Amino acid sequence: MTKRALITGITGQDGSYLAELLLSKGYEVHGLIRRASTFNTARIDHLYVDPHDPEAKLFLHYGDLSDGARMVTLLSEIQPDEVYNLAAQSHVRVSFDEPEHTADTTGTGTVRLLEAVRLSGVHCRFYQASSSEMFGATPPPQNEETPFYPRSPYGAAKVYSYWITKNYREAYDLFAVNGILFNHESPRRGETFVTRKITRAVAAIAAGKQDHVYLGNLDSVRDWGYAAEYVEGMWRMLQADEPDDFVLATGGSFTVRDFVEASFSRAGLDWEKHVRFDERYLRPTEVDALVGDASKAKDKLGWTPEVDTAELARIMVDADIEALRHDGSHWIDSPKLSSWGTK
Ligand code: NDP
Ligand code: GDR
Repeated sequence: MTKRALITGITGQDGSYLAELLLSKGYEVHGLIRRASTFNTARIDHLYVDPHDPEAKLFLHYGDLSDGARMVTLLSEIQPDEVYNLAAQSHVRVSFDEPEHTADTTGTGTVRLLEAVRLSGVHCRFYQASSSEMFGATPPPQNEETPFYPRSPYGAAKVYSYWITKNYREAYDLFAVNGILFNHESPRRGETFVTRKITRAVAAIAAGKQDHVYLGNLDSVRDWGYAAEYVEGMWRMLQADEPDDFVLATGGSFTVRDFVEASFSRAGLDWEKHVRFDERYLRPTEVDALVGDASKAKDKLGWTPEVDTAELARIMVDADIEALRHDGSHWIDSPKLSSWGTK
């Protein structure tokens, strides 16, 4: 029987890779999208098949995690076997500017969706996109046993979502899991996260379109993996015999400065000539170091990442150089401009 999945956040980086993965496994995929005044489906346009076509396997639905009633009607209508909750206000720096909105989407949004699962009576498995930001100030290496100490409104909202997911597992016997994912990037990464900001700047500087880029703290340490590999881990968590929480990480440790250096040198550039400091990119409270220990995922799910941070920087720089040559269409295998047949 064809399995059916619902992905919130399908228009984001991870949602697009997860949709590809599930379609390749024969799933019927449903995605939640927000109504915007412009099209916001660029990351998934290459997956488009006219919904009137009997071969269509991907369907989009308007909705927002702030609207609980909509979640109930959608779940009742779709009757998914698996729900992946990836939607969030996901930018840590922005969460200091918009703490209440972040709490509403990244925190309360999760309980709205869990309540919708309960109220609709749908029998499904539930994945929550938890984050290494929950560890915050607790020093590395971090694993499933590490205490949380969030350092931002975003991190605090994710801690709520983590615990409410665990509570629904225990209270209602729901197959609900937390994937505690460390930073993962790709050519589809949002342009304001530091890796993509750097690799786009490298491409523009190499092409002579820009001379410098402004960054904030170069000393923080992160464990950057490749997003396409991490969505496989999400899927494996929902195929396990028992619901459990897992860290996904590479175990590598790079500073932002290391990533800058690797990216600029890939294009034959000296970063010190092109990087300037702007305090506006600092956070009121910083997370100094996140380095994950994913041995539980390796042992129990057989998940191991292959792309390390240095390789990731090369992939992203090459993709952004290529994108500049081809008008930004690097992630679209077969571009199809459409409105997705949504209302
Ligand atoms: P993105 O920021 O790329 O995508 C976020 C998605 O959420 C977008 O599809 C966005 O829609 C959607 N969204 C935002 N607010 C709402 C809302 N109120 N209702 C419905 N949809 C909404 O994030 P990533 O793909 O990088 O991350 C996916 C998830 O994993 C997020 O929850 C993130 O916090 C978490 N995470 C990410 C990590 C990473 O390194 N990438 C690491 C750990 C956790 P739109 O396109 O319209 O803006
Ligand atoms: P992060 O990612 O906060 O780890 O959250 P981000 O790329 O925003 O920052 C990483 C580190 O780089 C430093 N930094 C800058 N960051 C940005 N965005 N812009 C800059 O100019 C800049 N200069 C330096 C930051 O201070 C920080 O230390 C990401 C998100 O995907 C979350 O949703 C996710 O949960 C975590 O990763 C794990």
